[in-house]
Amino acid sequence: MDMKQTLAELTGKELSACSNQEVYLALMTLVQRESAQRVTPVTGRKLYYISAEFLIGKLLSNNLINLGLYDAVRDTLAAAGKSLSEIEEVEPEPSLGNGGLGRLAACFLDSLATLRLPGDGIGLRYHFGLFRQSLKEGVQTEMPDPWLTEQSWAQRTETTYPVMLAGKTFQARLYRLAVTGFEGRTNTLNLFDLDTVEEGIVHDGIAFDKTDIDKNLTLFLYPDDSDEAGRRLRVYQQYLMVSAGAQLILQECAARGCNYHDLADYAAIQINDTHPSMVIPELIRLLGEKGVAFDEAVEIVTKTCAYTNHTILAEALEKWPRSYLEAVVPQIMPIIEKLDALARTRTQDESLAIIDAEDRVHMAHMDIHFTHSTNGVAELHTEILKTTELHGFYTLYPEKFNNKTNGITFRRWLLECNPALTERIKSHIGTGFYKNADELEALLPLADDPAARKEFADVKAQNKVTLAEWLKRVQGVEVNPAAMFDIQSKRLHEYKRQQLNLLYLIHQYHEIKAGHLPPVPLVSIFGAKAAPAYIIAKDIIHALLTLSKVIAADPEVSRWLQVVFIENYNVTAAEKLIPACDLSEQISLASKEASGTGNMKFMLNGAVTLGTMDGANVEIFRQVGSENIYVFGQTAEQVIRHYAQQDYCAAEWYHADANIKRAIDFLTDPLMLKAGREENLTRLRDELIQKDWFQTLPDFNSYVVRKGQALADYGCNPEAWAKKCVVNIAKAGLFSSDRTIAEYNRDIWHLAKA
Ligand code: 26Q
Repeated sequence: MDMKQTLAELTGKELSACSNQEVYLALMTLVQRESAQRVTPVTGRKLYYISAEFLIGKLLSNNLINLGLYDAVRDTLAAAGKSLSEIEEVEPEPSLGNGGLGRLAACFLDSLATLRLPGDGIGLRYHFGLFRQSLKEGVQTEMPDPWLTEQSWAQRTETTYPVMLAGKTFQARLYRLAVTGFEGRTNTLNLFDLDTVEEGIVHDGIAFDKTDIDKNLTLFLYPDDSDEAGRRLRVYQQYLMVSAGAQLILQECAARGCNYHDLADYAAIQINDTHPSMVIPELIRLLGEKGVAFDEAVEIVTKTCAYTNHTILAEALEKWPRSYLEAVVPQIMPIIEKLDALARTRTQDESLAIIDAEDRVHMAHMDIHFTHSTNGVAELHTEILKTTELHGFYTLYPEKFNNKTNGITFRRWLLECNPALTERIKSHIGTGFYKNADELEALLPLADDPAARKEFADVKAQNKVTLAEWLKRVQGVEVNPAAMFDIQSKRLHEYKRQQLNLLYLIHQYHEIKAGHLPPVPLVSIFGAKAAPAYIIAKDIIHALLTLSKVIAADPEVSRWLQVVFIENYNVTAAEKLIPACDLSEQISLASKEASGTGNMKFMLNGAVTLGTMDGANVEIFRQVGSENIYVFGQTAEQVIRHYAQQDYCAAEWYHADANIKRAIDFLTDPLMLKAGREENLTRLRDELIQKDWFQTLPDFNSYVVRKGQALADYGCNPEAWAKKCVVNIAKAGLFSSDRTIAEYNRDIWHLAKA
């Protein structure tokens, strides 16, 4: 097939005469046509990955790469004077997720299709994904982020399913989005929506009329909120997703010959955190309608479903008041009650019940009792679940617990986002690592080869220049590419401790002022959205933006230190930042970050990690060895002990350590107050002194020391630094989501390749 001719046919005119928008739509059609060619019939079990979030990011380039069309398209366009990267800019990003959990679901779909495993996603077609963040006058404001266009990746179907909400029937319409793996099969992401949703009811940013469910149900993805406001509408969304999803699963299985009693031979259902947990009672209810008795239905559902836990933060575990479920989903409440009664026959332990003494329904408890597998997402996380958070459940069902350390798809997070590095790797070890990530280990000997080290260092240097140009273009900031690029990009959360990085930067400011110059300039880059109702998180953003201004206005300091805050951090921005990073900040309070996946993306792209022994950092440490990662801070065990004994007192640390006191006090220094807002800065200062729930202060000194060491190594011994980069890349194979998916399949799903 001649690409030039194909594109001319699709656009209906000469390529050179087309707008970027016209070319984009033509390429979308091309991708959809080619993806359809790779749909393969399912034999045996099929996986349904149900998730409230699929943070898929832009799809055009990713699909072209997976279909093997990328080079031909890029070159054909270039010959006609068009640039594929400019065409990419036309595509809106579907930000249908908050962060790690949603992005993980998207990586898993890529790996399933690449491994030729039949695995579809089930989710919601939000009209607006996660809000668009703008940073004006040092404050985050939220705007809707539309992504749906007339011709869209998610294609409308004629299929609808009736769903009862608060006694009224709604029609859930199915949209299908093709997911093609790298040289793989095409699976489907099934997204549900209501025809009646009205984007026009949104006003003043992201506010909207909450009364009419038919108009607002799938309007927004709910931000990972740390308060109760807005959570309630989520029950409506969740039930729409699981009820329509369960009907789709039963229909597809029946069409393949399932008689419902043998459902587990046709379907495996993975429940992504507790957001889709109502699928359990909903399936039991639907099986009942098909004539399957309750006890047998419970057995079938338990065999079919498995549950993944992504958090140990107690406040994030979903508990719904019984009265609320009775109002919204009365048809499944009797089933939940029967499940509670059944669970109580298995244990006397009240803390393991589904419905607690205060009449709240614990979704995670229902999952663990009535699925056959509960997994954590990194080794440390799974161990903490077993020994602490879910210890009672582990005692009751030890055989259900297992670990599946997260992973990332190398197609997006290496081949697509870092073509220069991909080329370098390819020149040494060929292309086997595209699909067999372990082959990266063949790069290891190059860590001791000065010429090869220089090649990799040159790629990094070039990527930093590219990032600097992008920053100048989209944000108008100039950065020095010779500085060390230090990046912390992830959701803004106290447990992730952007505030620790903030205190370090203030400390550095003082050191520079005192004439203690660092070995190399530092550009400290942040990308983070705060949930709209999360006050302290917004204060941290404000403090960083204010500090950035104060430093920029001080020529003595700004030669050595710069703070850059990326506006509207999303998958697209991540793809620009990650290839250009020298130092990857993974500084959560040990025990709090279930896994992290950004840590893996940075490592794969040759950044060195500065991190705590938390989540998958522990496994990164084991992979690369102590020479090639900077570890600091308390261990998970120490942290858990402090919480148990309730003996941590921030004020003691503040008063006992002059550096800590100096850094915290600076938040309300006249210089900061002049550049920022007193209310926000004072609240953050007081929070750190009086509460500091995530124990920033005990880790402060070791953080300063280790970061200083990283700066010195980077500045004084570039050869040794380049070696660390190569080792990190060579050892990243473990963190391919292909490995993760192969493990899920081996231990939980048992799907056949086709
Ligand atoms: C809950 C109620 C109301 C509104 C929103 C939510 C909500 C939404 C999203 C709660 C949690 C989330 C997302 C959680 C998440 O992303 N967890 C991350 O999962 C990653 C993949 O396993 C891990 O790597 C991260 O460590 C974990 O934080």
